Amino acid sequence: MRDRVVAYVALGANLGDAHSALQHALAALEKLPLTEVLACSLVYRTAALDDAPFGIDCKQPERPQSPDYLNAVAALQTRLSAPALLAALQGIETAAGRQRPYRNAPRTLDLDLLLYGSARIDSPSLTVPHPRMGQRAFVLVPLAEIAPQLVNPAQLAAVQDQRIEALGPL
Ligand code: PH2
Ligand code: MG
Ligand code: MG
Repeated sequence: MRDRVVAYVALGANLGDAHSALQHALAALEKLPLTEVLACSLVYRTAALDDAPFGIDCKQPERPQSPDYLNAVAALQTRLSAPALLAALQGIETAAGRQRPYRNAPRTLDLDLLLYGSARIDSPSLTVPHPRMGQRAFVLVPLAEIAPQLVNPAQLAAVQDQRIEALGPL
């Protein structure tokens, strides 16, 4: 059987009852086969970061500003392969009613695989480490909370203008 790998997953939601969506997602992660949740960060309220150029990748040019997100990061120990873990995360998103009307649309639940051990993966369906994690306070701050060795102070300094507020445990 494959070795255990420590993987990090970003949880986010900004549509509907975001707090309960994150709680259900964490419970679903705990039930994944061959997987244990090692740690979960606090929940953070964060300003929606829109990294899609306005009007591009978007079928609704006059869409309103996205609501704030709730975000957290969980550490998992798993024997699932990276593609199997990704498929499991997408299954949890779908069960939470996730729809994809346009890029960066508000979402009931988003589960992004940030890191899978020290693996570097560049396939059409999965890029690990997550290509934008280093520019996002909503990833770096909760990740630094549970895995300080993975985030350096210069990275945190570079995102300090992004609004993020710790709310409490999930
Ligand atoms: N996710 C995005 C785009 N923007 N902004 C915040 N604050 N939190 C997110 O999880 C987030 C985002 C795409 O997945
Ligand atoms: Mg995302
Ligand atoms: Mg995603």
